[in-house]
Amino acid sequence: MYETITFRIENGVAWLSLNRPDKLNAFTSQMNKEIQQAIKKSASSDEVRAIVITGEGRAFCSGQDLADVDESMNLGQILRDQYGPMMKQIASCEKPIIAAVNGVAAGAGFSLALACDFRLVSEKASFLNAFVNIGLIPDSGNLYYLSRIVGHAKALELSVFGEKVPADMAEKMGLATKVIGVEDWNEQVTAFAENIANRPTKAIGLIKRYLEASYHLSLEEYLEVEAEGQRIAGLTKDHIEGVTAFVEKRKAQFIGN
Ligand code: LHQ
Repeated sequence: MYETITFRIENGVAWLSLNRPDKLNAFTSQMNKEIQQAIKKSASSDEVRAIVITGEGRAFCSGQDLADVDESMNLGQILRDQYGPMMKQIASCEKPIIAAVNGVAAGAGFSLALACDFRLVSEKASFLNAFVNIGLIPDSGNLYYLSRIVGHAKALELSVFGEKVPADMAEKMGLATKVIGVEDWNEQVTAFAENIANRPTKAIGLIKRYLEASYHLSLEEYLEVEAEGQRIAGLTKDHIEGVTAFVEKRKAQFIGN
C-alpha cells in the first residue's frame, strides 16, 4: 500500500519507517503524503498508543530530495502544501511520537526529528541544519522547535554554520532524549516505545496540548485552559486506576483512556 515508507502496528506501537535508503530517505511529495496517511491512521486507531518514526538503512532522513527541486518552484508553496501540514499533524497528534534517529537527520529531516516529542539517537547518528549550505533558511518548524530545545544562541549557531552535530554533542545540547549504542538499538528503541505506550497516554496527549498552549497564552488564560485539561484527565479510567493502584500499593495497568 505504501511506496516510500513501511508501516506496522505491534504491541500498541505504530512503527513508521522512511524507506528510500539509497537517497538517505530524502523526502518526496509522495513520501510526505504517505507519512501523513500513516500518522492519521495511527492517531485514530485504538490499537496505537505511541508512534515511532525512523529510517531504513544508514540515515534517518536527508531532508527534501534535492533532485526534485528546480528553480521554477515556489518553495513557500511547497512548505504550505506539504511540510506545514505534516508538522501541524505531528504537533496536534495527541499520542506520543518518538523519533528514532538511526543515522543522519539533515534539513527537513532534522525538522521532522525536532517536531517529535522524544528523540532516541543512535551513537552513529548526527544532526545537520543543512539549509544554509544551499542558501535557504531552516524550515518546516525548524527554528521554532530548535530554539525551544537548545536555546536561541545555539539555534542560531547551528543554523548559520550548517555543520554536523554528532550524537554525543547533541545529547549535551538537550537534542537527544537518550543516546543508544548500535548493538542495543532495536531492543532499546522497542523497550522505550512500549514503555511509553503502556503509560496513561490520554494524559500524555493532554500534556502535549497544554505545554504547547502555554507558549501562546497569558498565565491567567493558561490556568483556565489547564483547569479544563485536568477536568478531562480526571474523567479517565487511567486516573481512577492510578489512584487505586497507589492505594493498593501495586503497579498500575493503564489503558490509555
Ligand atoms: C540525496 C539527498 C537529498 C537527494 C543525500 N536529496 N539525494 C527544501 C526545498 C523545498 C522546499 C522544502 O524545504 C526544503 C527543506 C530541505 O530539507 S532543504 C535541505 C535538503 N537537504 C540537504 O541539503 C542535505 C543534502 N545531503 C547532504 O548534505 C549529505 O548527503 C548528508 C550530510 C545528509 C550525508 O552525507 P554522506 O553520508 O556523505 O552521503 P552522500 O552525500 O554520499 O549521500 C548518499 C546518497 O544520497 C547520494 O546519492 P548517490 O546516488 O550519489 O549515491 C546523495 O546524492 C543522496 N542524497 N541527500 N537531500
